[in-house]
Amino acid sequence: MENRYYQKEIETMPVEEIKRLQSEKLKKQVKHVYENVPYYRNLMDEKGVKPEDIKGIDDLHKLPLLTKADLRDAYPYGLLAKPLDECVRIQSTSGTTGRRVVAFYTQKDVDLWEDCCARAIVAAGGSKKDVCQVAYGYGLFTGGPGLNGGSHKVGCLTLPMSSGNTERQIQFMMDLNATILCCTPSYAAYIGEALKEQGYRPEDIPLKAGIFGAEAWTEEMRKQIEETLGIKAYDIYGLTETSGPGVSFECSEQTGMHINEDHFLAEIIDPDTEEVLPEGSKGELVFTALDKEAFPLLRYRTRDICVLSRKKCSCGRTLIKMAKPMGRSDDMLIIRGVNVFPSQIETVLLKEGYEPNYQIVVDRQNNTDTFDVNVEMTPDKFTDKVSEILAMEKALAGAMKTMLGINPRVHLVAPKSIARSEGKAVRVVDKRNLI
Ligand code: DLL
Repeated sequence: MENRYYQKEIETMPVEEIKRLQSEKLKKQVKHVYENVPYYRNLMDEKGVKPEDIKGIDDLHKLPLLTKADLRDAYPYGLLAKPLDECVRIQSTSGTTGRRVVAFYTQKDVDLWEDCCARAIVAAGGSKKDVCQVAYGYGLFTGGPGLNGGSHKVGCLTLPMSSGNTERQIQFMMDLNATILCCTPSYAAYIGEALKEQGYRPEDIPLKAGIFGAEAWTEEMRKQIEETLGIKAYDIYGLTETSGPGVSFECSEQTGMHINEDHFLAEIIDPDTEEVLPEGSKGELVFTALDKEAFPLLRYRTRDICVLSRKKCSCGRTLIKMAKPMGRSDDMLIIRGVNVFPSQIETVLLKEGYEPNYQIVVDRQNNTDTFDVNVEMTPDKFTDKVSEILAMEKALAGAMKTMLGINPRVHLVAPKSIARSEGKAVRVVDKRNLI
């Protein structure tokens, strides 16, 4: 595929120039925040840092870090940096516990965010000739509105489907020849399953690319989606706090996501000591929004565990790349003292020929953690012979033990008996109430 860019000058800018640009923007942004956000000004004052101390990106580490707890403390207006009458939009996280995070946007913020999503669509091969089916949720969740705006900017014919109603998704996809699908990877897999059931072969499906993100997914899952839908599947990353999808996006090389670092300055820190780690180290991703006006978070801790790399990319983009997030520093499960990431379970399932339809249930009995994994049988493995089921469960548990270091109880359940998700999949049910 020929390399195309949405904003070529920025996307291929020499690294030294990007860094200069970031330094200039950072100085202005720190001043804007210090002057307009008393909450952050207090944090800076407590640390003894003044805006004049930040002369460029090398001084970034001097600024205080922000966490989700700060956002909850400051809810709803405490981190707002513009008068409300200059804001045109709010979006919010899908969090179900405690106060939600509410992010504010000026019209310029919306524009820049949509540009970021447009860069992702063009990197996936999109142009005004494409029909872009947006099946992320619309509303407070950023997925639908973000990709919808990006699709408009590119000039694609946009199908604002939102998530759900899979029958209708398939009907519009086929009747209107959708060429790009945007949704969560779990929903893409579900749509693929439904298409297959209806007898569609990959070559019958008009799609050529998918832009999937908002949750962790493995390379194995990518391969499976690509095969079922007959497409190339691209990853996209973002979070409500930094605007939404489009903080970073994958290009044709598919070896990590380019961060839109003219707008978002990335760091990796040690989640325990908060020390900034050198490039290439694994740690927690921290973002500073360089251009956002209404909700400009400085040094926001994402809790996503990640690695950054400036290795030259064959697509011609010079923007730094982040690896697929390798789990979160906060949703990692600790079961009987062992760290478990749901993505590890998924990797095992796909390797063993199962679909990634599973649910982890953790509980505590007699002061000991219980660890159960419910896994759907696939139609081709389906059997009602108890001895065969037991043997399969044992084999899967063994493979998981090898990967994780602890033994789960695996339960094979009937195909399609685990509730499907139209948004983010619910992979973990933790009944221990440890917090
Ligand atoms: O999930 C924004 C988004 C929408 C991204 C559509 C991509 C596509 P939140 O609901 O605030 O925002 O959740 C943000 O989701 O900190 C990650 O832990 C996770 N996440 C987002 N994208 C990816 C990805 C949206 N590509 C949180 N891979 C983030 C793995 C992801 N995890």
